[in-house]
Amino acid sequence: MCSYVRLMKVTHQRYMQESLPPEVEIRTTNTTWKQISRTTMGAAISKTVVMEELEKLKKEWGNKNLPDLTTRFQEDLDLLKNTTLQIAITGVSGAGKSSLVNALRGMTDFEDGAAETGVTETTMEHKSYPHPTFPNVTMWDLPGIGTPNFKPKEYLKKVKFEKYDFFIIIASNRFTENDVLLAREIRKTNKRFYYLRTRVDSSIDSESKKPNYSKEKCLEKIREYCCDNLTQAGESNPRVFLISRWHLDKYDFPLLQETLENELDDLKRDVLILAMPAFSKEALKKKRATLEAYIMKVALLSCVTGAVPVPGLSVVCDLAILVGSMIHICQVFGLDEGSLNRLAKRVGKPVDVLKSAIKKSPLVSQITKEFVIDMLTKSAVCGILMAAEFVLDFVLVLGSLTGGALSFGTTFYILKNFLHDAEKDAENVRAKAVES
Ligand SMILES: Nc1nc2c(ncn2[C@@H]2O[C@H](COP(=O)(O)OP(=O)(O)OP(=O)(O)O)[C@@H](O)[C@H]2O)c(=O)[nH]1
Ligand SMILES: [Mg+2]
Repeated sequence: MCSYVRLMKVTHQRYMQESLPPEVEIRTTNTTWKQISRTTMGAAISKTVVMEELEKLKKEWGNKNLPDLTTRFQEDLDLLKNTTLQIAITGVSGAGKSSLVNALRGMTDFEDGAAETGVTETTMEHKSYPHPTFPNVTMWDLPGIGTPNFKPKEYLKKVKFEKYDFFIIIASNRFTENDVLLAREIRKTNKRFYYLRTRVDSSIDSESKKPNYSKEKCLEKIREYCCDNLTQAGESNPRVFLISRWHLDKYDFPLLQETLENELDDLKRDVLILAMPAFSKEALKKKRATLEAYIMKVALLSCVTGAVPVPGLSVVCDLAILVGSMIHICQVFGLDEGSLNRLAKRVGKPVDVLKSAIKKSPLVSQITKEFVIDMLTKSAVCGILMAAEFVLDFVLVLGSLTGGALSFGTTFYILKNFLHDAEKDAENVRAKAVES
């Protein structure tokens, strides 16, 4: 047994003696955390799961050493933070551009910062609408393209086409020659575009009153109609996504999101997944997968950043990293006050009803260094955070992490459990939101 492993075994024995004295009481700093902690104490992520992931990672990392890896991971995290996603939404007046801008930002049309919508012509200039939680994601509401003097080339120049990652061309009924002319010019710039047919909910609603109504047949009819008028206007093999701004979980929106994920580069795909509204269980799973990769990176970085012993505990970690990561996780899952308030408005329910579905996670405003220390204390006291024991396994699997292994273990394990709880809470909030 190497001396490092031996040292860790001794540390572990000492740690267990120090951290689990029978007389220790669980310290609670506020009632909310007391309530949350009761459920959090049953750690959801088993050690086996963690070890399996580490084995997988070891295979991926190959022979890379810690400094190389941390430099790469730091670059990845910086890139993710600074990557922008610019989505251009265009189409004739009244097609539903501004409504879609608001839906993609998880907003109603009637709150501060929402794009103006209505039955009269409203979008006159191209205007940017940053995502309320992730300002690196911007929706661009472009003016209608239905004017008689429409010149696609000039239009693209006027709206500064270079800055957009892709275009969404929408129609609420039929696509026109102008849509196809614009798409042709977009294609020449090597940018992607997607045809969307909005207001599918209204179409379904009116069709459903007819005898022998079938939802599938109705959707197929709309799709065929749109493809036909695009073909007549000169588009070859058009693909149309049917959507409703009120139901991003239905019709073709999930398919659109999947298509975008496949066609965007890796970084932009991650940005899209993190920022899109959590409208389905599937969307939540994708968020979780993206956050798992994020956690591995921040845990490894915590080996080399400002990891310090936590007073009164045998754990070493970078509290700022834990606080920042927990806030990020909650925001991605919409467990921050802003997102919850917006969702409450969207579904017409009191925000407290949605909050009542959150059983394990704190709200973003509750995540402070004190909160994290409290969480670490309870985890250690309850024997869940057996960081030293984990470190032994990390060392065996990954090799020495130059002394940062304890911090890696603590950060990784705490955040993995936090992520698991946040996903469950986000699922409960979603269920509560759609409950009739
Ligand atoms: N039922 C339903 N109504 C929608 C949908 N999308 C848009 N609308 C309605 O359609 C009308 C026009 O929507 P806007 O978003 O203002 O359209 P726009 O393309 O921005 O129009 P301009 O700004 O004039 O170019 C509004 O009354 C919206 O509420 C949808 O998916 N379903
Ligand atoms: Mg508009």
